[in-house]
Amino acid sequence: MAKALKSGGKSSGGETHQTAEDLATAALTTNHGVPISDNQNSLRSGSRGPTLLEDFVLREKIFHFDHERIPERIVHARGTGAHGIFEATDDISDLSKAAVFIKGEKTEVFVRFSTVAGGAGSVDTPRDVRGFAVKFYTREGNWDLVGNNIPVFFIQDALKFPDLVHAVKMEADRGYPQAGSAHDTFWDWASLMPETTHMLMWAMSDRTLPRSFRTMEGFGVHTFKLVNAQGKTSFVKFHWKPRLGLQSTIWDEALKLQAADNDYQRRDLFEAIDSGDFPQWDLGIQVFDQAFAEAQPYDVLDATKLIPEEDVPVRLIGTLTLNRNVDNFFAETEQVAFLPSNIPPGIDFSNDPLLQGRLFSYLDTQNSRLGTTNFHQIPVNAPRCPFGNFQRDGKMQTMVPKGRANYEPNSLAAHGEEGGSRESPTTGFATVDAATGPEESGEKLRVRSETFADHYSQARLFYRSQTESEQAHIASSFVFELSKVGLLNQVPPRMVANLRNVDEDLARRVADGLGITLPKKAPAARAPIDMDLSDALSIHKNMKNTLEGRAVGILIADGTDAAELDGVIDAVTKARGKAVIVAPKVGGAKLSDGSVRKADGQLAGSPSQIFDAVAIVLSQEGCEGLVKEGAAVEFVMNAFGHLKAIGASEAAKPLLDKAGVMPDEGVAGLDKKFVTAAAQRFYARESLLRTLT
Ligand code: HDD
Repeated sequence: MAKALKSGGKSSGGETHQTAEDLATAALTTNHGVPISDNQNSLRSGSRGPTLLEDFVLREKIFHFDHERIPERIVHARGTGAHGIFEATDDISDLSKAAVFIKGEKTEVFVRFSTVAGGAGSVDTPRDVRGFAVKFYTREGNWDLVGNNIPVFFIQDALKFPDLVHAVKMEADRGYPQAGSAHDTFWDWASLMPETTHMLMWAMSDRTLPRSFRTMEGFGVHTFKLVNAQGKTSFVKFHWKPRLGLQSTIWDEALKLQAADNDYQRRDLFEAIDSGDFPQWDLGIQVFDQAFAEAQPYDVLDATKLIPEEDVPVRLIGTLTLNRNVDNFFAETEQVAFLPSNIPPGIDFSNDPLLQGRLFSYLDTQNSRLGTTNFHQIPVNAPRCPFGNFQRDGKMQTMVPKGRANYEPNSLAAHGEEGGSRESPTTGFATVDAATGPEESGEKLRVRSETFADHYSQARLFYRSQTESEQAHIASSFVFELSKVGLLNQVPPRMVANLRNVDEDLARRVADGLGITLPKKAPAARAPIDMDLSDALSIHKNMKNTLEGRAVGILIADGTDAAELDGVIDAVTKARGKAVIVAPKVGGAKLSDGSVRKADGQLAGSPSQIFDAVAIVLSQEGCEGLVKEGAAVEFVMNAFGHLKAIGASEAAKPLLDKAGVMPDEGVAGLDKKFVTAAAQRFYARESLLRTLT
């Protein structure tokens, strides 16, 4: 036991000893501060006798353990959170008085990315929408922009949300499938809901297979309002644009990632932040007025519709940087509570019926999940600005309000007492209803606006704005998912009938892929129109060829040429990629110069699907050994099949041949060309592979 010295004191030997205070804080205690002498053995009568009821140490520890789990989120259960900073970089004071947008203002944020359908313990790379929830701790109260990585949604009215979630989650009688939409109940429901068609195109596209949270966009989805200091309102849609650009996996790669690393995206984000490689997104706004809204063939209050960026450009107004991992996953990521109703002055809601329903749901769900009306007192949820009101008591009340003022109005201050907080008539949040359009008020009705009736034009816009390869991915995904609809054979034809309203070629490809005859076209509530295509909707047309934020797996073995290896590492690092050495043994490999190079990962546990590109740096001796290794052949074969760049030393050719690698511009030597290639994906290769519908 170290001698108690003054805190941090140094003894003659120079080493630092713990002090009495240090030891006291390090003492193991009960939750009530009682120091524990023995945390290994329960209290019993005799060394082999019964455990005694009086063992309060045992009872408290087991009792607490039994209650450590809380209900997981009813959707978006699996998430990953991080802290960061938002900095406003443009002056939009003509549009909004919100302090968070004042140019130069820095606001702390907490972001939680999530999948939707899977449980908290499911996988990171299913085909699924990704939640993109941002809590801004602004100096005027918390603003929660609770978005997704898709700019539209399945439904138009919040009333249908429970049905959507019940249909997509595991089936009620059998408890599977986990984390996926490829099953009977989802497609039964979706094929009966034409309003889902636009979102289904996004869901079946590469958008729901993001390579990383760091390479996906985010969207507020709904039309909101901005309000300036003069009370003037504008409509707005929010966008998050990733600085690393967009990148997705392909379906086979996503499946194999699930097998290799359930936590792939969670680990990717944690390790990037941990290594100081802070991911960034630019916040963009599309701003428009009532006149623009009324001139569109779609309703801006309809969450199944987007506004093409070519019609209203996205103006970048700030940058979000995630620069700190959570200290405790449960305390922060699990307990964070987002509410779309958290909104500061200068931003306001629109009458989008989906948003309106959300404004009710989240407060309700946080209560049931966190078990107390005081969930706002949990540190990750607490505002960072002063706050005060007359709400009192409730479970887990951690505040100690003083005085008798728990009502308003009161005249206690006149008697020299604390009178409590007062309203801010001019600066407080005030709903502004100026820019409302037709039918936004009137008699009470349970109806869907006629202006919401076009379910196919924007689905067609999205599909036709994709590249050929992206369209093939969409068609293949529909075939894959609908092929999993086992018991309800009326469903696939019903879905294809809807797709005929989107694009005849798509419908035919899906019908062919399923082996069904092309069904009659489904009647459309409103005939679809051809909109001007929008390149902004394609990932491939907007991909950033960069190695930044990407990882290159470098496969070595005994005899690998040291200079060649260091040349590759150097080139990848210079291009801001992460060089990861993979060898048959985690101890590493003996290089040509006699040195032993440690591996970052052992071949069997580091399959190529976890990398963005691979380099095969082998001597003839090394290749002869690996060409017999299944894991090595798979490493190369999957990299090729996943359309990644492959750099290889001359001597590695037998391994590439064994893996079925065909020459194309993505297969290079280990010269400069490789690093340029490594920053890309080679979608043209798919025609060689014929894996798509
Ligand atoms: Fe939701 C969670 C995003 C529609 C009700 N939603 C939740 C989360 C995200 C979204 C990102 C996870 C937040 C976190 O990380 O804790 N939700 C959306 C988007 C929607 C949407 C972008 C459509 C535009 N949601 C939606 C509707 C309703 C809900 C229509 C209900 C009427 N959402 C919830 C919820 C959740 C939730 C049940 C479950 C867990 C939670 O709130 O905290 O209240």
